[in-house]
Amino acid sequence: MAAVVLVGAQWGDEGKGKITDYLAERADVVIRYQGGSNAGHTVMVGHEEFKLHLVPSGILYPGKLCIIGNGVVLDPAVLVEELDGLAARGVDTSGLKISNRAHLILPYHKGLDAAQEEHRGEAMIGTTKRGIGPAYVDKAARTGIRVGDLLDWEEFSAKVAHNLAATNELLAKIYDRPGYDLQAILEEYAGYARRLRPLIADSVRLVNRALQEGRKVLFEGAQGTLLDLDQGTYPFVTSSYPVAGGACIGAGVGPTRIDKVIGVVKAYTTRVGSGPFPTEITGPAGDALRQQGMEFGTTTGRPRRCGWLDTVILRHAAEVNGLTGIALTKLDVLTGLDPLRICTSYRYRGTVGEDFPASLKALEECEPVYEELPGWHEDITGARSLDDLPANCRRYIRRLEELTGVPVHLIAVGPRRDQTIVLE
Ligand code: 2SA
Ligand code: GDP
Ligand code: MG
Repeated sequence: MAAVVLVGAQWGDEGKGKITDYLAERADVVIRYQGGSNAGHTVMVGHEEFKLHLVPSGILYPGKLCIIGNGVVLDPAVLVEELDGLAARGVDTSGLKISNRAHLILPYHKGLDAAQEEHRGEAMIGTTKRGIGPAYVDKAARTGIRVGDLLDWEEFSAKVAHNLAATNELLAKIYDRPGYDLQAILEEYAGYARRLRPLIADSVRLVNRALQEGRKVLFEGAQGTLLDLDQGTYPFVTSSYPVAGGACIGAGVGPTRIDKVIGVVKAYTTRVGSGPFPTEITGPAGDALRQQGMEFGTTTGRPRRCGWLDTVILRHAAEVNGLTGIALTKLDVLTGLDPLRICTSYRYRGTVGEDFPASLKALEECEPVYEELPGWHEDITGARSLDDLPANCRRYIRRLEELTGVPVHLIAVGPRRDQTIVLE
């Protein structure tokens, strides 16, 4: 492994935290390249559970360089809380660096996120209300404030004052909401500037230098392919690029540097937030899968919608990410579900097609075409090799490989580090 990108192949929460943790042990550098504190990556170390939102999952191994890349929108309040929480649990966080090019989330971004969601009414996206969308809007509008601006207080204050005037007007006029106080924001952020100053770095140089020196770099994706601004179920997406190409943009490396792209695939499908979900299981069966898989938002605690494995979306993910391998997670959750269903294609207005449609309206009309496979009833949480898995379980994995054209390299049969089967 030299440069590996790890992406979510579905709608997020595939178990990226666990797989990043596995790969991070073999990496020198771990870098987050998009999103922000909307992410929730769970890592189990022994019986201890860590929920990371901004800090790369590699932080749990001492001696790794962990970077929050330029493509991230950073909420310093969350970062400081996360760093304090990790330190209180004895985790050494001295290996963390933050890109000077990353954009900052300010309190008014979070206020706008909430106000806009309310304003959308029925059409709400179901955002995490962490200010992600509004911060990326400022970035694209070229009015964003970057982490590097914290190093020049005069410049930072002027930019906040300018943006706040416009945002307070927007909040009052369009959303009928109170505005924010400039002095209060500046006081709060002066504290973050002092605290974060030693961590701010030119991360683009750090990553490229590491690659030139032959060090192993892991690019840790957040959210998932179907939440990508271009490749996902727009507009029910996040405002960043979770796909593998996003790693190049959000870390500042060229595509020629990337050696492998691993897609994390959950053995079934989940989604949190609104938008079409063809293989969703509603009613008691969906509730049972949610309980079995403990499918509740890591950041917000929201119940996740659950459904069958959908290989139409996985073929889309294989293409747009250029997946070289799959890390299959939560296979143990399917134990006892018999028969199992895999969606192989969609029926749209009477015609069966294998491709994932771009149009949301078309997707809403698509009916999944299923293939049934026999399930297994044996407990697989202790399996450590392919041979330890029941025949029907191996058949399910083989069918996933056939339908996606991507080999499975890793299998997770439980949340712990040791509950991993390595095939490669
Ligand atoms: P946002 O907040 O603007 O990024 O929301 C836009 C859409 O992106 C979805 N989204 C997510 N989906 C799954 N997991 C995410 N992280 C947390 C987790 C979510 C949580 O690990 O469980 O705790 O609720 C995540 N972050 C963003 C979101 O649901 C919207 O559909
Ligand atoms: P991420 O956002 O992709 O990192 O995923 P989350 O952390 O939001 O959600 C995945 C959940 O599944 C976490 O609670 C993990 O501890 C858990 N998990 C990961 N892999 C497995 C697995 O193979 N089996 C089981 N039962 N749980 C797993
Ligand atoms: Mg998550």
